Amino acid sequence: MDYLTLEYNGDVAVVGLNRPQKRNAISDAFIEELNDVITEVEARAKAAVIHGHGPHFCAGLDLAEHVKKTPFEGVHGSRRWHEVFARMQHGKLPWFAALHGAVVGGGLELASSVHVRVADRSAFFALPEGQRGIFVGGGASVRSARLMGVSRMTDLMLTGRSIDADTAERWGIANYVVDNGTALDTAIKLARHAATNAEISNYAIIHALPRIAEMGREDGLFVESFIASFTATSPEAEARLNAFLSKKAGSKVTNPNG
Ligand code: 1HE
Repeated sequence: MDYLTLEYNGDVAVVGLNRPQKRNAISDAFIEELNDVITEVEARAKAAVIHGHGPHFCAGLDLAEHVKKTPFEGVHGSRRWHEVFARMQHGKLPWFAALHGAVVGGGLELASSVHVRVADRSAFFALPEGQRGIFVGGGASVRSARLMGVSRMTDLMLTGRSIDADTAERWGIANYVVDNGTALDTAIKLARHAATNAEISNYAIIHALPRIAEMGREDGLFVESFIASFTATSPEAEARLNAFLSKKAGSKVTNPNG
């Protein structure tokens, strides 16, 4: 592969953005490789982690390639990002991102497409599209805006300012802030844990929650009942419920207070 690395850690696929000399800027070929990797990972893993090699997670769209595009090529390019990122957000697996350095433009759009984001303290987040004379095209107006809220995203885009990891956590962009250099290990640990969940529960979590969030309250509660019943009546759920009831080791919820 030219732009990505792929390793496995148990049931977890670890996908690395690997174009550090261009700060992992995403070109058309890069996006196609990511699409192929998603197919491969879905066939083999139970959860996945994405991270960046080099000093930054991702500097976003490859501006050198973009500058040469016609308007219609730009539309197709944007729609392709949407398709590929949607395969992560609404695919078979839970995806975790380990973020460090720049998480900028399309890099933030990619990070917004996964389910859990772990940032180390070096991470900074920005949407400099306004400065570049363009607009977000990789799904940020939908996904990132829902994470942080339209008002904060408008501020980021109008001012071009960067925010640090703690602010990103406060704004709902990052789920965890960890020490420098530990985001990947943390993300893998979390993903390994998610990989031990029932696959059908993980599927319901990543597919049902964002859809129910878009529904009216009554519709959401109605759909929830069906998904709850469907997951609970699987043989795997029965085995897991019995494991708890027969007090099998490791089946209790951990108490963070010790
Ligand atoms: C790039 C890109 C890129 C770096 N496309 N080549 N994204 C941006 O507007 C962010 C632009 N990048 C930066 O602000 C900085 O590069 C960073 C803060 C991310 C990193 O700084 P630094 O000092 O570590 O690296 P650098 O020296 O700026 O860049 C190293 C090389 O990467 C350099 O190329 P070189 O041949 O001169 O060595 C840079 O040109 C190259 N590089 N970022 C192409 N983005 C679907 S729509 C999404 C819309 C967007 O993503 S807009 C935001 C685009």
